[in-house]
Amino acid sequence: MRKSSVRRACAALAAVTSLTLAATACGGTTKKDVSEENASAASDAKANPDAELKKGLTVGFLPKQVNNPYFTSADKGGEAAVKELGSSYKEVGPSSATDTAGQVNYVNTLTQQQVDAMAVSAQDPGALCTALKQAMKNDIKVVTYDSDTKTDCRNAFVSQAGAEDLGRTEVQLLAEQIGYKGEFAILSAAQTATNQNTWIDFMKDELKDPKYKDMKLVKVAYGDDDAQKSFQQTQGLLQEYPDLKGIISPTTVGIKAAAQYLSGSKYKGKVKLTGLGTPNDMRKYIKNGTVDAFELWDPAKLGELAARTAVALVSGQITGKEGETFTAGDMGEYTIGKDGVISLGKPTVFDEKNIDQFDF
Ligand code: RAM
Repeated sequence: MRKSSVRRACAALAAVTSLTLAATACGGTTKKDVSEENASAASDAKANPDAELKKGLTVGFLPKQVNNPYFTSADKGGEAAVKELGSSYKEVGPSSATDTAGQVNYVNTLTQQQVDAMAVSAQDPGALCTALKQAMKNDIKVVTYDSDTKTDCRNAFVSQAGAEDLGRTEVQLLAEQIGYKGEFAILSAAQTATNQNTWIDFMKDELKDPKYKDMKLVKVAYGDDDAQKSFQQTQGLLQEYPDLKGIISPTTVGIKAAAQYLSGSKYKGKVKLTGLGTPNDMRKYIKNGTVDAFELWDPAKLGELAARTAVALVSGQITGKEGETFTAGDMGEYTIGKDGVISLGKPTVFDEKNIDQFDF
């Protein structure tokens, strides 16, 4: 084998096995030549809040889906923060929100490229675990953002807002719009998505309150964060449930497609739609009376916080344990909560009064 092909074969081996093993087999060492014992020792390391933020790092972002405007905004926020901190940014990711195998490959690619940290929005809670653990064994810090994996498969999760808050407030928003009465459905993203499934569980829990006794959740449909599929699912819901009074879509792709369908149909303004959308996608549906109110956080801020968390982890300011604190630049101080969760803050509710104040 020529030297370059040996190098390539070794790099590929490193991505799927342990780098230590690959380094031995290939007769060399890598900067991430860490044994399993060292890796677990690293996770027991103590945080040093006074540590200097390291520069010259490489931070990789791996969203659920690259051609989704929500992730374009989130990752732009990440990119700006990584660059401001003197490090290099890269983004890789699948174009479909249901390409779990693709996401696993991208984790392996980032590991193989020996990035210092990766920020990942998981399509599926368990599927990425082996690959992410492999990354952590090789001394790569793993931050999930937007959609989490299992807690032992990453160092920290940067959450957009309290999951409980999001689930409950979406039901409250719809209930107000339909007068606490009638059938409604949920139009979600992928069936495996950790974030949407967590919010839906809280929605179901919220519905147990007797004040919702006249509201009935008839179906959870999945549009897979695909515009066309989400549009068709909305159409299908209205055919199947002609008395439907409302839809909650906790996905920016789903709510936009549902609004598009409703706005061109006889249901416009009659079937209420709420959930999570971006102001720029939803402005016209607020203005034309299809949608009264919906909510979201600022995706760019979420990406920024993920980037700052990644760099703080690599620098040793935090290790991901509950109670540790760090300063995320101008965003201020954050404290790591239970299970390594860092929460961005409260979501914003958008309606015709405030929607023009936002541009994302
Ligand atoms: C979609 C994705 C993302 C989710 C937003 C609200 O863009 O499913 O994971 O957080 O909607």
